[in-house]
Amino acid sequence: MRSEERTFVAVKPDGVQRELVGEIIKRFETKGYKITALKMLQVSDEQARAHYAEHEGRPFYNRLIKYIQSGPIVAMVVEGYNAVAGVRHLMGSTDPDKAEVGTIRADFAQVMEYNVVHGSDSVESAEREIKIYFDESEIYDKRKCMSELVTEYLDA
Ligand code: IDP
Ligand code: MG
Repeated sequence: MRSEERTFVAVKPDGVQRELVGEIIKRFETKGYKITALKMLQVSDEQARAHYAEHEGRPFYNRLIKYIQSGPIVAMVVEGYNAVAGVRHLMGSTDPDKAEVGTIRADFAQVMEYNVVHGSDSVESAEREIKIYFDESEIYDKRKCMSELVTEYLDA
C-alpha cells in the first residue's frame, strides 16, 4: 500500500560541529521529502537513554550516550512516501566504511562512532522517537505551493 510516512532524523553532534547541517538537510529536501519539524537542542540524559534504549548493555552503549550528548543535535521530522526506508537508504550503512558511495555516511564520515546522522529504522521506532523529541504541536505538515501563495498575495 502506498502511504506517506514520517520518520525521525537527527544530525548528530559531530555533524553540527562540522557544519554539515545544510548539506545533510539538502539531501532530504532534494529527494522530495518534507521537513515537517526542525530544531537544534542539547539532548538530555533522559532523552538519550530513551532514544537508545534498545542498545542498553551493548559494549558501545556508554560511549553512544556520551556521543549523542557531546554537543547540540539538529532534530527533525521528515515526511514522504516510504520515508523510513528512503531516509535510511540516503544515510547509508551504520559503518561509514561500508556505506555506499554517495550516501551521507560514506560521503561525510569515516567511523561508526562519528557517523553524523540518525534515522529511525521502522515506522514504530519513528513514532516512538518523534515523541522523545517533539510535541505534536511542533510538527507542521501543511504546505502551499508557489502559485497558491502568489494567488493569495494578489487577492489580498
Ligand atoms: P543506526 O544508527 O544505523 O540505526 P544502530 O545499530 O541503531 O545503527 O546503532 C546506533 C548508533 O550507535 C550508530 O549510529 C553508531 O553511532 C553507534 N554504534 C552502533 N554500533 C556500534 C559499534 O559497534 N561501535 C561503536 N558505535 C556503534
Ligand atoms: Mg538504529
